Amino acid sequence: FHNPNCADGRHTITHLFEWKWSDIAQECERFLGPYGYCGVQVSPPNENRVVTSPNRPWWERYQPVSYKLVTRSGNDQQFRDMVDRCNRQNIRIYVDVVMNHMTGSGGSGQGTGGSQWDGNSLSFPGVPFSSWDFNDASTCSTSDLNIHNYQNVQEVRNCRLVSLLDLRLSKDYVRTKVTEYLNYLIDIGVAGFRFDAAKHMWPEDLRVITGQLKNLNTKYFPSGSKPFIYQEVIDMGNEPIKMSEYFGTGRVTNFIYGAKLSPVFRNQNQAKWLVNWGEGWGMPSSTDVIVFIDNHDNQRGHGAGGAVLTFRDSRRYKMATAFMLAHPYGFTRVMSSYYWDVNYVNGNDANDWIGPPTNGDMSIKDVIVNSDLSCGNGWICEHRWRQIYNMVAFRNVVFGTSLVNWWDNGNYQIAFSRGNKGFIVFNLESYNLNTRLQTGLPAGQYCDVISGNYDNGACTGSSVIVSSDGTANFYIPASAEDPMIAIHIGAKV
Ligand code: AAO
Repeated sequence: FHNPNCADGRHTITHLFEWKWSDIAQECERFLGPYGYCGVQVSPPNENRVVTSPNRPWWERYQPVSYKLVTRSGNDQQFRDMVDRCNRQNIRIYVDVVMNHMTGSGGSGQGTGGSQWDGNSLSFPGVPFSSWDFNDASTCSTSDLNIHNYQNVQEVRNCRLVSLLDLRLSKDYVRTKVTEYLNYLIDIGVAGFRFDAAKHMWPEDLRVITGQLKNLNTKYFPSGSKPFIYQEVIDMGNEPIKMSEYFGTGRVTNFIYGAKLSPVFRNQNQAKWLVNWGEGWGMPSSTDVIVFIDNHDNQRGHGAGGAVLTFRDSRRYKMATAFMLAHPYGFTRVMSSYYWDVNYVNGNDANDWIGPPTNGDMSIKDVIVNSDLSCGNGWICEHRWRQIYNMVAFRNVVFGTSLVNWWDNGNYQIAFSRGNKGFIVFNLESYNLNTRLQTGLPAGQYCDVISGNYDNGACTGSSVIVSSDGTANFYIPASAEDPMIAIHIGAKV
């Protein structure tokens, strides 16, 4: 379950948060395929609660009503069309799977697919699940059945996360229903899953469920391929539940990564310490994690880590992302967001619930793309920023090489090579960088893929001359739009 199942030479996924299936299908064809991405994490595709107060928040999609594929992102047929068209472009689809719980307790109504649900009687006929399929006072010992104490493992796994009705995954019937859903997605042609709230599920239950998964669809994947699984476990080191408990059923989301890298690129912790970034910073083995700067939760103050960089701090964010993509540690995910107006009240964003850009009828707006590759209609599309997509390509080119030729100025200027295939320099000082450095690259002229593109054998931005001894002079003014330079053998003039 640790192998991402990327097509050859592709090594990064992007989370197209709240995008419609029809837009993702087009994005695979017009951008993700040509620009070297491996795949897309999509928002939960199964029927969810319709929340109207507040009006259609993004988080309604984390309250399942059934496993029918009907949401604001599209229906079953549109989902299938997306998976097929993306796979044809060698772009994989990874599904965000919510199987720890159903809706919040209380309330009732119809889901996005028309199924009835009742959060008082615990009735979900669209699956069907009923009250005996949920944890209750026999398994959870808190008086209101909610989780209050993250130091208590039983409570975290058997009680309700923010009052969400907690499925009894120890039961065969519940496991079977969930497994049927996952196998249904596998048959359609998805490449893997994000397991939402994995911390709140017992590793043993996940072991049984994943043990019943089919191999991937041989229309798109080599026979015998297992789904890629990455499990959302927030482990910052201060709770009894550990990421390592989940390595048997796949990788985990490494939240320490963005939480510790962001302060470096905010000039709050010297960049020179990144010399042993990765396992050296107490993080799990590279092949057990997926890594990212921000995710859909912590970019708006939910989940772990309040201080991660996001698109709102774009200059620093591009540098942190470039570092992530240049560095060999972990399987990389790039966040792709939509815009909302923040409104801080007592340190919290009162607008943290705001959903994706919508039309008057609350349907999700199309993603518009401009000629400069940026997006419109409120979609930020970080994955389309030149400094980011060119580093996705950098990672593809240097993949498998090790980090060598580390250099730092003892403070906030750093540089390193990836074998003899790529080299990157950062200047986080308030003064200019002007230094001759060993790049490890063959002699020649290379495009700086940060300030421009490699286009028809020429550079649209600046270029770097590497001499026969492998060294080159780098000049990065502190005031540069992006104070970093990256070169690689795939962009040689
Ligand atoms: C909504 C409403 C609720 C309502 C509920 C039911 O907001 O008021 O009760 O409906 O009606 C998302 C939203 C929720 C939303 C939910 C359902 O974020 O607001 O609730 O949809 O619509 C924990 C979990 C983690 C979870 C995270 C948000 O462990 O799994 O909370 N993330 C996933 C999804 C997320 C989704 C769900 C799960 C539910 O990515 O989008 O919720 O499907 C500590 C713990 C963490 C814990 C956090 C937050 O973290 O360690 O495990 O995450 O607290 O409670 C430092 C520490 C760090 C600590 C952090 C925050 O960084 O180092 O350990 O501080 O204290």
